[in-house]
Amino acid sequence: TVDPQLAEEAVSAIVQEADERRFKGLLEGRNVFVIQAESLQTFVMEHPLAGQEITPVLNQLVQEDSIYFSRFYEQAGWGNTSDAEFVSHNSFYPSTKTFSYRAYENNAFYSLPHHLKKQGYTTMVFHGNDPSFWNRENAYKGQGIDHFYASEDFEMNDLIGMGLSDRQLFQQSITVIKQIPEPFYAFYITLTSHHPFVMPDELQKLEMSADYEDTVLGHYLQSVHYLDEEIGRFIQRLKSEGLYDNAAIIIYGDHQGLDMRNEEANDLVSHFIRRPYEEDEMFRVPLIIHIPGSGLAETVETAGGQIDFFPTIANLAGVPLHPNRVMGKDLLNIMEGFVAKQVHVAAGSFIDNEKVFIMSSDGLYDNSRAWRLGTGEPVALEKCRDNYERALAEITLSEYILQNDLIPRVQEAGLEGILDEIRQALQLEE
Ligand code: GP9
Repeated sequence: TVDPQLAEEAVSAIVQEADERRFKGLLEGRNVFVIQAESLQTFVMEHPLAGQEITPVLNQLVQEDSIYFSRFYEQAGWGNTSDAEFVSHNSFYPSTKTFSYRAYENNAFYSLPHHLKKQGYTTMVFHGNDPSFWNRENAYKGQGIDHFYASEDFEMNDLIGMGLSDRQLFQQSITVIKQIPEPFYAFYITLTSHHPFVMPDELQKLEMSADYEDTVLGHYLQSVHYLDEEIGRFIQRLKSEGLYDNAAIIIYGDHQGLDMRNEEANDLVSHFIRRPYEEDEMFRVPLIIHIPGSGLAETVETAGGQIDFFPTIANLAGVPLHPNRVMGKDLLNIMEGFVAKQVHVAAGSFIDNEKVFIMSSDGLYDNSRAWRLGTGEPVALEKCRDNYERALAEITLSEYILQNDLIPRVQEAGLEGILDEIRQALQLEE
């Protein structure tokens, strides 16, 4: 149930409009390539393995013509990769019950692909797996995706793990892209770095240290290293095809690869990063927006999550969203970040610019944990109460909107309009 008072406070925290929009229109008219990278976590960019960079391509990319979000967090739900897509494209929370492409298959949406289509873009998704996985082939119709290229459309000539290798995914997409009218939005869902991460021997290019040989972390690092190399190869190909200068290349991690609740994974990652592996590190994924020729080398430290992707990209595309039409915020134009999580941790958990709060799974607030970002110093639980309530209110309101198929109403009346309707409904019940 939605508590209108708490929801009103949550909505007013979401709706903070900046006077002037920084970076507005920076990628306007460009072809947009989004790479949603399987299991890519941020810590791999920050920690070398015996002197070898795990992600040299990404590390180089953030230095040049890019905006890098170093405190960006995944908000996927039960639908893992597909919910990462769902949250990023729609700026609403994933279903708390099942995967969102099933729960809301027949809803009406206003998504980032819809938004770009209004500006003349053609939209497409590339994924080297069965199109029915996570019900994508049905759900994409409502998501504003014009073309979905999946296993049936590729030559499945190089299989690793669950599907087509990342190398082939990128390579084969180029033939398609060259026939699509510009501007286009091309969304890639990579697959090779999927759990259990075991790569063919010849593609294990990192020299593995004895500490991680044949462990889940060792395999993970090898597969992420491969992904990084293939992203580099893809960018080179865009250059040689003349598709680079007028592109924007956006890369983000879909969700955790290594579960901190698994004792072996936790021990290994804690050893690798030289501090305890906790929830905030598990949920932290990189977001890189690379705009060739922009001259940018910005690092944004505002805490943000996948729910902020759509409003952030909409501003960069030159047509900002009204802040009361979605649950997320334009991360380039707010100071106070806020990330609510409701799956893999109890609802009410959140990360803001200063701290992490993890609600206790027994439902007792006093058993929760909170610590400062960066130092790990404990934070008094009473300092978390407001944002805990905000997290619950946001998730409940989002779920109410989606369960009642109200996104078209939100587009007309804003989130405040929905709150008025909830209040009226409650009065009628009384
Ligand atoms: C399969 C891919 C799997 O199509 O989305 O990823 P998962 O959701 O299992 O991480």
